[in-house]
Amino acid sequence: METANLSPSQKQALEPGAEKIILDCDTGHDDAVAILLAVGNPKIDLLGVTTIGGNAELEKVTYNSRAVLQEAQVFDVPVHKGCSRPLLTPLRPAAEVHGETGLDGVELPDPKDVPLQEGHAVNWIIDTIMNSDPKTITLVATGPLTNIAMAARLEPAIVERVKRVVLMGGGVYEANSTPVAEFNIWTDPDAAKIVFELPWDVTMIGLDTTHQALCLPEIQQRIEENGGEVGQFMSGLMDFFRLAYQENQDFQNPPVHDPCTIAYIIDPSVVKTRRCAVDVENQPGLTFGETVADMRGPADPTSRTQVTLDLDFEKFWDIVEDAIVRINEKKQESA
Ligand code: PIR
Ligand code: CA
Repeated sequence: METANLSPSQKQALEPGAEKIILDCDTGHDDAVAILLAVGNPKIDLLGVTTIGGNAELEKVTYNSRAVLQEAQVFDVPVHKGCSRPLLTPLRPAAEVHGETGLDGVELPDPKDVPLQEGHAVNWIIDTIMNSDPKTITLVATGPLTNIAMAARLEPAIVERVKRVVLMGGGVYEANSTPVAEFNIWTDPDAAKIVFELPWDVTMIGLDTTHQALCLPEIQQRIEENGGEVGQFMSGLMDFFRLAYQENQDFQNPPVHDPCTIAYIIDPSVVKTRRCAVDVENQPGLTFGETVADMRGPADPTSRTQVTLDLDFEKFWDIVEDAIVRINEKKQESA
């Protein structure tokens, strides 16, 4: 493919007041859909993608992130590489659900037009937030929280300056990595504890919600039929993810966790939220990596942290499908 005729931005024309976000991810199958949703919806202004070792090693998830942007033909979103491992605990990649590459099952395009930026993701996050107007940037995390915790420790002023943090992780009643812990939090519970303790607004979109974001065959078929090349790409990802979830997690259909964060920003009514205190167990033992949400009594409207429990399934998939269709249309126009 020629690179000479690329239009400067393949991002969707943004709506006025589009939400500025930084997406910090460990690109596996569902992170890939989160990236597509972020570039394909006009209400989202994706300032950059930062990467974190998680589903697979840092080099792999960084390559995957670039390849997904290449697939979407989005060449103006910078990608920065972050931390390669959790603060204290070892990295234990989730190869059983995402494969060795972190994004097994599809042929990835060569990300030749999506260069890796110089500089560490943590520094880039800090600089981007400090050089923007206060309370204008939402930090979205769909992997372990190491980069976010590191950024807050290196430049504490970001905590007041960001608008909020929206993360996929944890669960109130659901778990996957252990009987009580979810993978992103369990991978780096120390970082997660830091993120939940800091005085910023945190929305935890946990497994209670994301286990409802099931890619049913009819949903996948719709996306494949209407989404052209990009729909095919997503469908390939879902084929692998479904098999992995059938073999390892006793699910019939794969839960597509990470785009729930972006969908919530696009349309908050896609989930119901409940304000309550959330803390993280980071001491060794049975409950290592558990998110402890206080669900007693009435919700506490003054709580900085909130959790989600449900998902509007139809609305969620309409939002995802719409983004895939738009990306594909734009891709065809520029081909
Ligand atoms: C999904 C993940 C890790 C392990 C399993 N079994 C399933 C990844 C997803 O990318 C998502 O961000 C989160 N971690 C769900 O636990
Ligand atoms: Ca993820």
